[in-house]
Formats: sequence, C-alpha cells, structure tokens
Amino acid sequence: MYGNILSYEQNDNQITIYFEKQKVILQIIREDIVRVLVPYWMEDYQSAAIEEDKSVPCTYTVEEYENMITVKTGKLTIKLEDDGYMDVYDGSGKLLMSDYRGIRTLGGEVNDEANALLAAEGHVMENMAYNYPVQTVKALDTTDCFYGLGDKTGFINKRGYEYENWNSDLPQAHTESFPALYKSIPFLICKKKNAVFGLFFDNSFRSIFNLGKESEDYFFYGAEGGNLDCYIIGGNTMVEVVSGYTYLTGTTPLPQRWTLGLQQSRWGYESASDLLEVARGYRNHRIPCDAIHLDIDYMQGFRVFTWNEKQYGPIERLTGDLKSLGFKPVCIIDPGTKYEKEYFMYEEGVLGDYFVKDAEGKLYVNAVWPGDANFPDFGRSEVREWWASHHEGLLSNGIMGIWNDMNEPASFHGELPEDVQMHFEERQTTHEEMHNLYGHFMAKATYEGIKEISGRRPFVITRACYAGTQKYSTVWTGDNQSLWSHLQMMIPQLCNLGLSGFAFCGADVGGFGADCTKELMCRWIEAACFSPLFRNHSARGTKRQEPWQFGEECVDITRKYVELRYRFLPYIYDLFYQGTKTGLPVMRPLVLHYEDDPEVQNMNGEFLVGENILVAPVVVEGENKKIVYLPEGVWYDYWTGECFQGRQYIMKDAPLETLPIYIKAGSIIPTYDPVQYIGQRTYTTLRLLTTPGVASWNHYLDNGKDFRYKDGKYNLYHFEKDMAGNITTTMLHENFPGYLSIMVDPLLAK
Ligand code: MIG
Repeated sequence: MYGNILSYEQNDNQITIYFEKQKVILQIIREDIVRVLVPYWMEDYQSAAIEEDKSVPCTYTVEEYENMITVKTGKLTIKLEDDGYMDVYDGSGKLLMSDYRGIRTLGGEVNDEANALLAAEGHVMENMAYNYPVQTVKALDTTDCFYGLGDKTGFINKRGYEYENWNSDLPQAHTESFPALYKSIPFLICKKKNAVFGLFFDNSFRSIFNLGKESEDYFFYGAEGGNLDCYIIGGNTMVEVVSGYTYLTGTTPLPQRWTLGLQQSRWGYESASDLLEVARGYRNHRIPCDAIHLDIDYMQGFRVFTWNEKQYGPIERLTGDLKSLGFKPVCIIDPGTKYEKEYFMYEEGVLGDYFVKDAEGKLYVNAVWPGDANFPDFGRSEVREWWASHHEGLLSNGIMGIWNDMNEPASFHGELPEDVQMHFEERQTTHEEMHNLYGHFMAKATYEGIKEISGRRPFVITRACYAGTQKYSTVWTGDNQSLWSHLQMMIPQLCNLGLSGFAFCGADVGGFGADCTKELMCRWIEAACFSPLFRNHSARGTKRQEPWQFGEECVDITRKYVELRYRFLPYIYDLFYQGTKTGLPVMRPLVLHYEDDPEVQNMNGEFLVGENILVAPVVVEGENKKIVYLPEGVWYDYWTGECFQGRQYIMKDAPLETLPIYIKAGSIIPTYDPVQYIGQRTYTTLRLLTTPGVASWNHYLDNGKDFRYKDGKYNLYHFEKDMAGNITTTMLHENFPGYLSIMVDPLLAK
C-alpha cells in the first residue's frame, strides 16, 4: 500500500501527509466535515457537485505518534497509520469507521465451463469481483444499515446489495437486482448502532458501492478512475448528516408554487386538440391540475428547439388556450441534436465548436430520436450559455417549464465510447469522466437559461444527474412500469433521493411502461399525493392514464386525493422553504426521525411528510387493510380523529378510497381550501389543522413565482399553540400581502 508515514505539513485547514509511496491530504471543511483526498489522479480537482469553497475556519489539532498521525476537530477524529489505514471517531471517541485490514475475498467460484453454459442459455453473467484502481474497504458490523445513493432500486436500507454509479437508461423493468439507474449520487449514509455518519465520494467515474454483498465483514467503494476523494460527514443524528451533505452540495431551491400541483403527461399527446381535451377533461371532472407536458412529438422530426405547427398549431395559440384553462405547459428537450446540414442547431453547434468529438477529434455522431445526432459538450460554460439561450423561443411563447430527458446520455447505437472527447470547463477530458456529469451540466444549462430569460424560479426536470444537481433541477425516476412492485419501490426510491439532497423528486404516477389497472391507478394516486413532484405519465402504446380512463370511481378517488394535495400545499411549500435552509427533504423515511428504532430501519411501506404527517398507502393488489407502524409519540388518524400511542402496529381499514394518514400530536399544519389550479384565486384564508399538545410552526408566504423573496418580499409567521389550544401568531418577517383570515381547525374525533 502506501508505505510508512514519513512526515506531514500543515497549511491553514489542510494537512498533507507524506507516506513512502503516496500523499494523502486532509481538508478540514467544518468541525463535522473532513475531506480525505488521495490524489491518485489530480490534486486540484474542481468539483462539479461542490461549487464554492465551503470551508470555514475552525480549530483542530494534529498529533504525531510513531506510525500514526491523528487529526482532531471538535467533532471528528481521523487517525492515519502506516500504509494509509484510516480510522474515524466522533467527538465523544466512538468509532465510526475503520479500514478493513484483511483482504477482499475476490471472485468466489470461477468455473469457466459452467459459466459458458449459463451464458449460452442467455443468462447475464455478473462481473467477477476485482480490485478497482481506486478502492477503499471498510469494516462492517452486523447491525450497520445504509441509506442514500440517490435513485437506486430496491429498498430503503441498502445493506446486502451492490450498486453501480453509471447513469443508465435500461428498458427492462427495474428490480432490486439492478445495479444502476439514471442517476449517480455517490453519497452514502452509514447508520451504526448509536452512531451515524455520511460518506460522499466526489468522483464521477464509473464506481460501485458493495454494501455487505460480497462479505459480511466489510463494505467497499471502488472507482474506475479519478481520485479517492471522500468527504466524511459527522453528526449526532441522521438529520445532521443530511444537512451536512447538503451544506456541501447545495439545497433544493424554492420552487414555483404551481409546480407542486398535479401534472399530467403522456408520450404522446399528438395534437393541440388532444392536449386541450385532456386539459378540459380535468376541468370537467373538477380534478385540480396545474401542468400538462409535451413529449418529443411537438418538435419537427425530433429537432430540438423546433415546433411542429402542423399538428400543434401556432405555439402561442396552444399555450394561450392551455393558460386560459389554468394549465402551465412543460416541454421536453433532449440533448441529441439532429446531425443535419442547414438545421440551425447543427450549423451553430459546428460553427461554435459546441459538440463533442471522437478520439480522433472528428465530430462524434450517434443516433437518438431524430436519427443521427450530435451531443453538446455541456461541461463547458460557453456551450451551456449557447444551449440556454435557445430556450427563449419556447419561454417567450408561454412554455413554463423544461423537461430534460435522455441525458445519461442515452444513444441508440450503443453507449458513447469512453474515449469520446469532452470538457470539464476548459480542461479536456473524456466521456469516461463526464458521463455521470452530462445530465448535471445539461440541467444546469437549462436552469440558467430559464432564470435569465424568464426571471422565474426555473422549473427543470431531469432524468440523469450527479450529486449537487438538486440546485438546478427536480428529478423523476425515469421509466418505471405499471407494476405493483414499482408502486412499492417508489417509496424507498423517493425517500433515498430525498436523503441524497433531492427534496424535489417524483416517480411517474400510474407507471410509464405497461398497462395500468383501475386499482393500481387509484392506489398510485394515493401513494403519490404527497410526493414532491406529482406527475402522471405513461408511454406510447400503453393504456392511457388520465383518471377518467378508469371510470367514475377512479375519478372520485383521484379528485379526493388531488384535493387533499392542494389542501396540504402550504405545508408542503413550508417544507420546501425549510429545506432550503436545512437540506431536509419533503418525503422522508421513518428512519430519518426515529433512527434508533429498529422497527423502522428498513421500513418501505410508509413514509413521513415533514415530521408531522405519516402516510401508509396500500401498495399491494387486492388488499383492503394496512398494517401501519406508528413510531414513538402520539398519533391521530386524519380521517377519524382516533388517537394512538406510538411504537405499535395497528390495523387500518383501507378500502380502495382510503389512504391511511396519521398526524402527530402537537402539530400545526397550514392548509388551504383546494382550488382547480394555482393562480385560480389568491389565497385569502389560511386554515391551521391542529392536533392536541403544545405545538409551534413557522409558515412561509411569498408570491410563489420569482426571486423577489431574495429582496425580502415574503412573510414568515410563527404560530404557537398552548395546552389549552390557544394559538398566538407572531410575524418573524412581514413584507408581503398577508391573509385576510387565519382559522383554526382542530382535528376532532368523528
Ligand atoms: O424512451 O420522450 O423516460 O418519460 O416519455 C423514450 C419519450 C424516451 C424516455 C423518458 C420518458 C419519455 C420518453 N423518453
């Protein structure tokens, strides 16, 4: 390994340790965040995820022993030994993480003959384990649990599985055996008995996390290139660890209020009349809805930044008609730019040298929807600015949001070769490094374009991304299917995205591929009505998924839960506001707030919305009852007002029209009367839904559209409730037209 420690140097917040064969750099970012950089590749790596210098001055000590150096802040102690072995302790001296001193048990049984037979039958052979050029192996305890990692499939606790970071668009139904999906967020939360910490490996090369799959004795991280660049994030609680991670990579900014309403999408609505019929359908059925999405068909031959007037009429007529119905249109934009002489994007791209090149330096061509296509080199700011400026045509004609797809990047003639030339700003590099950053930089371009052109809070949805993309874009989980297993998976998937910084995330409601049934549609609306991004989307050739396709009962159930969503909108908006400061998500796994309760460490069938609402949807076909676990505290059934002690399982009757919801004792939850769409009327009345017990809540109000809140144009209300139920209101900040009335609605037993 690294050999013996020779010496060390100290410079401000940086300690460089020289081993015989390697140097290791420790950077003290904060008392509770230390970066450990082993610069195999590049010492002054500029992060894509962490955009500014986040270090704050803090005191620390360095102690030198024989064969060991100890660096100690108030909250973390890092011990480095000869050969580079590292152990990490928290402020109280508890061991958090220890390098595994043994060697990996590589491979298992290798039998070429048997493997050949399996392969002949069509089985996909798993990669044989091997040592990665960048690798670190840590000791594992039997009780360790893992969370985070973005959009990975499977369950909330990642223990026992292996995941890969290589943004992938795979057409098969996603199951828990899938190593990779569309996003790479190499942030792992390690929950130990009585301790928790986070590890952020800031490396965009292909990498893996093996979390006790290979061995019960260790877990490991391996990457195909780059540095071993790890931020150790301490904290007393999982909440603090999530906050620490988002302190580094940024929090989700405040969205426009309408983006929290219901959104309807389908690939594809084929004409203006098709779109308008759907919009009118929502109004006729009196189901609130705020947005409608235009998938790839609206373009001329899938050429980005064009408009197919033949089928969709003049753009401003369509957007005007949708607007008069209260709908905000959102358009898809893919990165693949048609390779075609005289197409303006091609001509400009070639002239400006904006497209990626092959290893020989020739324009790189692969195929996507428009046929042969070129790929913008989004890592360069010049290219991002060019791309951003082209949104002008859409935005000035009434398009209100941009949906970025296919930006893994996906391509039809095989994946882009690893040696395709790309840039990270001015530094020339290859696809191998930039693959996992491609969606990130595309989303950033889109965000900056919308912000500059419209002045509104940009509404961007991206499929592929990296750590930190939450600053620019909401995400959806890509091509799920109308399967009960995918409804089930939505809960842990969105919860883990939330723990990974992505407060604004959602899954295609009803499922994208395959045909949805009435029962699945109803249960999906229920399970998703508290998900931050609430969008119904389906694929070409599948059964249509507007609620009225499934008959009257589905329409009624949808209306009930979409109205509920619009009722709880101010609570959700408050959670977004709080999240801009704390980095905490809207939709949360129970383990985030009850981390030492073993019952919730792998709880996949229920979730919290903030801290005050517990949602336990039915996600199994044919079930009409739900076994609900209530964690510590006192909980009230939202529908009946019935009171329950926590730390027990209860059985809730949940026929098709019932979503089990529980409100914590001591809650003040701001609500609005539902509207058909945001902007239909100004909210003049705020209703405070309360449960017994002392409570307080900060409620945030602004115009829900632009950045004027940054100039102080907002109100911040502080509500306090005493034991007797009296509520007092204090204004923490007042610079926006407030409500005409604030009413109190105690949750009563019915
Ligand atoms: O696979 O643009 O995930 O939401 O409707 C086809 C068509 C490409 C994939 C996206 C999906 C979208 C579809 N796209």
